[in-house]
Amino acid sequence: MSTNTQQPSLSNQEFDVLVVGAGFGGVYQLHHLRQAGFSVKVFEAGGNLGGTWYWNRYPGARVDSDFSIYQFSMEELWKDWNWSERFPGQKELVEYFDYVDKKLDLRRDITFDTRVTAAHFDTTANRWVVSTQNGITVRPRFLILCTGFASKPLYPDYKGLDTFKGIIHHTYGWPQEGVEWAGKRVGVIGTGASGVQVIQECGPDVAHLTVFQRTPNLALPMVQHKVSEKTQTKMKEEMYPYLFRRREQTFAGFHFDTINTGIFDVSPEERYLKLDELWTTGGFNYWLGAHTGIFTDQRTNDEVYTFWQKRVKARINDPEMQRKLAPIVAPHPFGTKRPCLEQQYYEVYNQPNVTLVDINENPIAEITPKGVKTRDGVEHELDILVLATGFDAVTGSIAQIDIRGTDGVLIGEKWGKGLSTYLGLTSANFPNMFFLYGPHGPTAFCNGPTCVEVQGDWIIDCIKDMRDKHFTRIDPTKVAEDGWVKYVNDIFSAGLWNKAKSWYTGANVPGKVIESLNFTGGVPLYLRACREAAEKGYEGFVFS
Ligand code: N01
Repeated sequence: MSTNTQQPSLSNQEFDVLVVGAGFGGVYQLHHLRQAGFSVKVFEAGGNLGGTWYWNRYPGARVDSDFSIYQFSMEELWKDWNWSERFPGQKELVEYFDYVDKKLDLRRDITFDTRVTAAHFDTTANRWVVSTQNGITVRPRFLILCTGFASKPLYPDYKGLDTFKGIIHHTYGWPQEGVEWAGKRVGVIGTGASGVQVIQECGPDVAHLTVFQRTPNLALPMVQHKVSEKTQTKMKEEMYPYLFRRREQTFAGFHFDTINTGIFDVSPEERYLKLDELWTTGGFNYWLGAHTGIFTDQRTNDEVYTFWQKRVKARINDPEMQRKLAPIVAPHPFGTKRPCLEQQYYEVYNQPNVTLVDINENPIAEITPKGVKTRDGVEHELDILVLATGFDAVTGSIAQIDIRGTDGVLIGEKWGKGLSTYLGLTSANFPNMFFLYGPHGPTAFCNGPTCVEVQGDWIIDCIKDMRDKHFTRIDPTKVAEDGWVKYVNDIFSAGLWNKAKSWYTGANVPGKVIESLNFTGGVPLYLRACREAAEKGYEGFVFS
């Protein structure tokens, strides 16, 4: 059902800004640009607001950031809103978006069920010509892509995938009406954040669960709990403004930061107790709040992994399961592939109705009408198959659109040879186009709302500055872009990132160039670069 309100036809309209996507990023842009007096429209492929929280409605989906920091920082939004849990679930996040929609009167400028398929730059008018799947064409001055880093799902290329006779779904785009799995035989391929959440949710309900794991997730205890209104009232009175300002000062845009002392600069006792404290605090503290050397120094990383391995192993009964889920030798440096937060995930593997197939040892040979056949000849019969196989992340969301700049080259073609952006916000030959929470931004290493707000503010200020100076076109220069690409790659190569095959580097997508898709230097360094460019009159850009 479409949730579009009655709107006059948009076709052929000219306006200031078209925002693509109505998740955190798109909502922030719409509200603030409208407030600044621009005419703004949003096209959203889904039937409602929420972005990732609209699409990822698989059972068990919930956020991995603390509620306090995983919301908009505007007081008008947080002052009357209360969360129920430390890490809110998908349904509550959708309710939050409904609340934000009503508070800010967003819907009148959003067209739902409208997927942008093409955007071509008209060099004569200095406007984008944007077309949608449902036949709308508009001509905005600026194009702002708030398409998220995970909106192009990745399907495995297994022989026979389309022959499976049971129910099959990717975690992204789970059916609105849900899937009844109680008493059924369920298979899950993939143990990333989505897979872990599905597995721990369905494990206790299903007749049999078969998990097909390629790489163990180095998952961390969530330490979930309810949060009272009273606690939040107190936080609002005192803490929130500090908390939101603090986000800009920490590596990953959270309220906590990495520890500055080296892990070996303290006694073994202090080190152990610190790791234990981070562990029991829960959330990403054990990862993004750990010692700074974790991403650059293998010895530091090994120490953190060993502690993790012992803690996790102790929760698993069967030695074979222990070996597969918490191996003595780390599958990759800890944290160089995204750990996720778990609730009783490891205990699921102590249940008698759960089989874990390590597909490195025993690969999937094919998908059959009845289930999944592995190389050892066993056919794992299933009623439901869940593809938790992830995304063509970071660049895929943008590159899947037919976006052509001044030279007619597709953005996907340009980036297919190696990612190139300036400031993780723009790309040369694509004038008047911005993106956020995407390529070369702090994206994968940043709390989502922090990322969209700090990058979003930069974009809004830039467009306002252009209006003040009567410019109609902004072009990032090739020289500036080359400099940014080198800067991003230099920081990246000082780290351990390349030792993991993950979506952080594109290594999860067959044929994709393996490189840094994100800015790995942390939020403060990132912001310094963006703000310095702006202070120097938007250095690296040409205006006309
Ligand atoms: O995707 P992933 P995701 N055959 O790419 C496996 C965010 N998120 O949807 O590791 C078999 O992480 C793959 O194996 P391997 C979060 O940022 C957040 O889980 O490549 N297996 C891996 O195990 C997250 O990082 C939340 O060896 C195949 C899995 O599938 C990001 O989204 C919740 C395969 C994919 O894991 C993506 O997470 C969910 C194949 N052909 C997502 N191809 C929260 O905040 C892939 N795999 C809670």
